[in-house]
Amino acid sequence: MNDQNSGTLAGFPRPPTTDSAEQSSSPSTRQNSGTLAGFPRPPTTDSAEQSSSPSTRSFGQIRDKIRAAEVLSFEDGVALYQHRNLMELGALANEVRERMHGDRTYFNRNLHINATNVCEASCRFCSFARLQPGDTAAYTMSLDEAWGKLRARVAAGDPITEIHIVNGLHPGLSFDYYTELLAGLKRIQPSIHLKAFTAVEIFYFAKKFGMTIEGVLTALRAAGLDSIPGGGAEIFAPRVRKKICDDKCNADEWLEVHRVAHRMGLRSNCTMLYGHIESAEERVDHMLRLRALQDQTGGFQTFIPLAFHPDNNALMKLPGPTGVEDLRTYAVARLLLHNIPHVKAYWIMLGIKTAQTALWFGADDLDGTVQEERIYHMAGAATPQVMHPTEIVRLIQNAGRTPVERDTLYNVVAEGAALISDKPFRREVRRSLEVVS
Ligand code: V47
Repeated sequence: MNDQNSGTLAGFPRPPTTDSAEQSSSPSTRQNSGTLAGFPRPPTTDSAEQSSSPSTRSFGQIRDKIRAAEVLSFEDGVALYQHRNLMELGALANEVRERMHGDRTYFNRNLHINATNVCEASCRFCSFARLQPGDTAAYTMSLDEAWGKLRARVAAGDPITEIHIVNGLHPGLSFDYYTELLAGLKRIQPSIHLKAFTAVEIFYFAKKFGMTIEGVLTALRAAGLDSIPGGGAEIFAPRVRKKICDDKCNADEWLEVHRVAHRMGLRSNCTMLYGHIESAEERVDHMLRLRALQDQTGGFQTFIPLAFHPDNNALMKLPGPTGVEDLRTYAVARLLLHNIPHVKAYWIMLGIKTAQTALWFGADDLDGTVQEERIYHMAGAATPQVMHPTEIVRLIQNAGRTPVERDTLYNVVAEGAALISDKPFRREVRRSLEVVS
């Protein structure tokens, strides 16, 4: 490894600045935007596998570019998706992963709160949302009920460091509901990190309550918001958005929320929902748009590819991605997104075994203990709703990696001998592996 490589690939991106995003014009930004203007080959079918004609880029040429710390192009990304040899692709992604993080594999102790599933949007991939408050299975937690989730963890002596909050777009809740939700959680545990509200929710609040994005974020931050989760990005391409999520914020609006958040010094994550009707080109375009924003702001911490789950939604005729498609997507993401520090294998939706394997295909993070996840379980995820930290540590060690407990901002909470015992506590592990229906 030479210095040039480690400088470009191993270092974290610049921290968010208060500069205007428009001011940035690094060579890589210019190169990126040159490849972003459109799709060279518009897809002709709905299947990712069928839509790409063979690329002229050889895998060896792309490998050389990566080793020389050159920024990959759109065509390189498509060629990586078309590369048939999964193990070769994985080994290259692993090379980059190890250059950035060595064996270190992160997890955290967190709690998910999905405070309401009432949602004005009608995303066709979603099994969680209910359009009307009175619909069967529609729910909205009272503030006390939501706060009670944290009180229960505190009472159990569970040292969680993060609450992840993602909700439907409820037409009837006041802005005070959201600020009070955050403020009440902070009152219960002032040190807790609140990673709350996707860009889609923040954009919705701005429109509904007649505020600017900055105004919404300022008020939420005053109430306790610490960072923003990566959901709602889906696939940026208008062709796909029109078919799967036509009535929520578009790609530019999603990116603008994150741009404003980064400018204000808030960190955020980013996602891509894959394995439905999108093409390989559209996945690559999505990742490159994230990379271009990251070049400007440096505010993304983690990229999370989200595997589509087809149960109980309008796209249930689709099969969902295969295991190979999952691993390929992780590897391509690690290679294309050189400027986003972490790639997360979200075990809840990827499945525990694939998530563990993804640690050798570019991923360096497994997310957390999670607890009470609803979005994927309503879409048919067969994983448990909670995993005990002992079990996460065991999965990471068993994969030949080094577990590191982190907080949301990747400060180390515990590692090495300070980590929980590597001997699984049988009863708790067994309980954590029960599938909660
Ligand atoms: O935006 C919804 C996805 C997202 C389905 O920032 C589905 O650390 C698959 O924001 N199949 C919300 N995916 C989840 C989210 C998230 C998750 C994990 C970590 C982080 C983070 C953020 O879930 C939605 C949508 O893309 N989703 N339905 C489904 N049927």
